[in-house]
Amino acid sequence: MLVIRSDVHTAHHCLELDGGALIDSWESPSRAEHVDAAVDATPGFDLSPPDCFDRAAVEAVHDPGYVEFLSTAWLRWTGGGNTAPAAMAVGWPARRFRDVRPRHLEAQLGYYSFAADCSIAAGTWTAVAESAAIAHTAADRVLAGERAVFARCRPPGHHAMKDQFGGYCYLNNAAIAAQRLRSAGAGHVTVLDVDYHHGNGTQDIFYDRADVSVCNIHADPVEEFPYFLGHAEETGSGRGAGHNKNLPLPRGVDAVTWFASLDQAGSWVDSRGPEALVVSLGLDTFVDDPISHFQLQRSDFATLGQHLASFNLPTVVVMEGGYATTELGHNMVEVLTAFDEAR
Ligand code: OKP
Ligand code: ZN
Repeated sequence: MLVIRSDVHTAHHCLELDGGALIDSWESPSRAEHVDAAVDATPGFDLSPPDCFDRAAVEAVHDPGYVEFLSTAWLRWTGGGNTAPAAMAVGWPARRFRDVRPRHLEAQLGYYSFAADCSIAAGTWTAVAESAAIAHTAADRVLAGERAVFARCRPPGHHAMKDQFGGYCYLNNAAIAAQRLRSAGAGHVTVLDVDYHHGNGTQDIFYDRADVSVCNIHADPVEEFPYFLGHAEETGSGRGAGHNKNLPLPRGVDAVTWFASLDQAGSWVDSRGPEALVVSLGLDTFVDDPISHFQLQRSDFATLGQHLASFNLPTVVVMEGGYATTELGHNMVEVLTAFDEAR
């Protein structure tokens, strides 16, 4: 399988408010380094760097004002004399506040985010733009005839809304890939998100559209991040009615239960009749993930790879979460090699 990746992500490491403590984020550079090492140690992969960042392609799924904010926030933060290591929001436009863009940088940090589990630091924009370019390039390679391409994105993207960052995500890599496939002619595209957490951003971006459908298997938001989106009754709106599918599961479920949901997701995806598939591949469903609570084992990831291949579609596989860092590389390779062997 072709892998799109680069080392630019190492510029991004930032702070996270976790259970009341400010810590180095779980979403660390070593995650991607372990994935790269496992890929390098396994035969059957081809490697390529991404093409240049395409801002217009990003603005096809994100608000241009938000993209401008992300790309300039760090310079504004340091230019204002702030020497703190990361720019973080302290206030948000919550219930009964107004949706009016403020002028002040700290206020804009709240306006353009929905969570304080991530922040903007020195290398954030550089890495975020590169991650988007990786997803966009992977879609281009699929359009050029590759059956499946792995976009080794970091930071992840599926929580990133049209105009809000959060959940370690800034630009929605999977949405950028799906939109690229659509713009270049794929009739219908489906995004299948198997990360432990609900991909609220991908749902948000395509919620009122019929040309890209989105299916999520995830921990129930009543007890897991992102808390405020991802319920079963969210099925799409307007022209997108019926084109969003959520399959929430209780914390702690085992592989048998999880794969029953994957079967349901599979039938739903088939019923959409997509011409291409984007997989948001988060492996925080792993039993030893330090911040998540499903119970998939290493061998289950091979089964997942076989299922993904059985859609028999041109496929962009986009890396999302997974925080059992030293295991993440082996687990990713398990999915990807099983996909290759099954097709
Ligand atoms: C990103 B991805 C718990 C706060 C929640 C956010 C988790 C973001 C996961 N203290 N932290 O979907 O893997
Ligand atoms: Zn996750």
